[in-house]
Amino acid sequence: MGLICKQWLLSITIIVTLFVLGSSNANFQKGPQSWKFEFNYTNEPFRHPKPIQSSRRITIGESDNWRFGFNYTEWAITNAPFFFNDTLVFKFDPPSDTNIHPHSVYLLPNLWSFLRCDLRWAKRVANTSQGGGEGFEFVLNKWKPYYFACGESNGFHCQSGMKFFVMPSFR
Ligand SMILES: [Cu+2]
Repeated sequence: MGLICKQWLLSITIIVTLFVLGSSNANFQKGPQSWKFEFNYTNEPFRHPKPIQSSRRITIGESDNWRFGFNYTEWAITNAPFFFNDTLVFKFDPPSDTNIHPHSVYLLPNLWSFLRCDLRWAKRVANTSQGGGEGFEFVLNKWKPYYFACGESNGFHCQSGMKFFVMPSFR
């Protein structure tokens, strides 16, 4: 057999191999029965190899709740990391005769607004009445930094410590 003939055979073998692999790949979509190799393939998306823990429910400030005169940035750093799909719970009393300085929850758009307590482009996620009872719940369901602040007294509460940021981690 000449050299050219051997190269031809090799090329044909490669082409046939690719074709066979290609057609088994076509069957890949049909599910595990038609999948010829011993992979434990299912039609589900990629699964994390570690068992997934149930997401947590975290009360902001713990027993201090969401109040004036508490350093939440420090609290958040101490209590990091926060995880994707964790639920943050903000507890604060609704306005009343005895509570004339109620709180709220805003999301600030970026670090610069956060540092300056600039509420101009902030989005209110909870008004002053939503922190009663079991509290206001916020799920960290996006992979992005979240900048939280109290929006009351035109940023004064924020400047006095009612702000923190979290970046959810993956387990
Ligand atoms: Cu406040």
